[in-house]
Amino acid sequence: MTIETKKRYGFSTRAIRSGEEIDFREGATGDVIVPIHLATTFAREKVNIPTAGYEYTRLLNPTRKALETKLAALENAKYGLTFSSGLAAETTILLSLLKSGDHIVAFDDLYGGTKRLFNQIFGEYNISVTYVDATDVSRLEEVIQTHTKLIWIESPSNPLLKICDIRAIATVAHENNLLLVVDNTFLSPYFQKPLDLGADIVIHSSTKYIGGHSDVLGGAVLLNDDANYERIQSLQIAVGAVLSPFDSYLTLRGVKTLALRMEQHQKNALEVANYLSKHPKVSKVIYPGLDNHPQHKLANEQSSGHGGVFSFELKGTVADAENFLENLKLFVLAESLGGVESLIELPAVMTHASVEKEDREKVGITDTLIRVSVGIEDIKDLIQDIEQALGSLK
Ligand code: P1T
Repeated sequence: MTIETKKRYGFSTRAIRSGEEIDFREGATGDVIVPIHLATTFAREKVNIPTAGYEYTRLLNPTRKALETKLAALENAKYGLTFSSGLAAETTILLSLLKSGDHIVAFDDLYGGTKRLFNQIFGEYNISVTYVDATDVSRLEEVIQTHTKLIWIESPSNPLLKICDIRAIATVAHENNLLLVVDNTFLSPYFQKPLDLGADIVIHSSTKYIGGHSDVLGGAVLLNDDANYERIQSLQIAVGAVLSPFDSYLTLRGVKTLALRMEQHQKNALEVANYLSKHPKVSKVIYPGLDNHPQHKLANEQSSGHGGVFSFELKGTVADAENFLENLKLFVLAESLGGVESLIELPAVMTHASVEKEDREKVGITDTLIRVSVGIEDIKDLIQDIEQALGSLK
């Protein structure tokens, strides 16, 4: 199927059918889903001819290939690659596109693990990063240097839900001969397609909404450019950062309901965010779906929804925030996001603990900022849980 043929089908049709064409050939069984191909190696009859292109699972595996085809169809991408985690995807991009002496311009509000990878790992290999507030496009232009190769953003960002103007940043990137990488984990391709807005590479932690059930770690890279695809793919094979057949199957299974889940995540998130906004013990709620979010208009223009993650500040001390989190009975106190169950956490001591306190404070991650990933449970149960946990605070 070409990209054009795929585009004829709606999002959920592609989520269910793309990559899993039914095999009616002589001897085939007509499975309606792609099987889990656990074989690590594939036999051939002729020395020089791999059977149907398969040689060894690190290079290519039919279950992984089905997922890669499906995710490419969902992001309107020509190519998809899947990895053993989001960070494995990021590492492979950096290793394949950069060399010692190169420079990255990155948004200053990124997942803590991404900053750790940039600073502590790639810093050792003489790859430097300048972090800027990418919500202001002119700030990006100011820090581009002759050795800059990439601009790297999240939109919405983790954990402050800041929105970047993807189209404007893509223009700046291309005027300066740079590639724009967008981490689309928070919205998933259901609500936002950065390649259509001009980005060069989209990455996902598919551990989150794409997998959707908190039971499979994974990463994905989606892109259109032939040469960059070949570079990233050959490096992935060389370092072996691939998604396993079983994890590919779990992700294939999860992504089929992405549209249904995202709609419900968003509906519940808006209700919980609205409830908290009116609560006397809450000082601030940050959710791009609320019209008081500073980039609500831009968010509405470049995405078709706002997802299920938001952050908020309680009035009071760190001890109050900890008491609130520990008093919840239904919301699960845990890192990660995007699963069907509601998760809640304190970024300063959990997901963003690897970012220096000074750097956290510069971008606005206070010690009392709470991040919520609203699940798809019954909304009345979620509100009741928050109500009782807030009620138990003095
Ligand atoms: O955990 P992994 O699959 O390796 O993905 C890393 C990653 C990349 N990008 C974003 C935007 C992310 O949020 C993450 C992982 N984030 C969490 C575990 C978290 O709780 O924020």
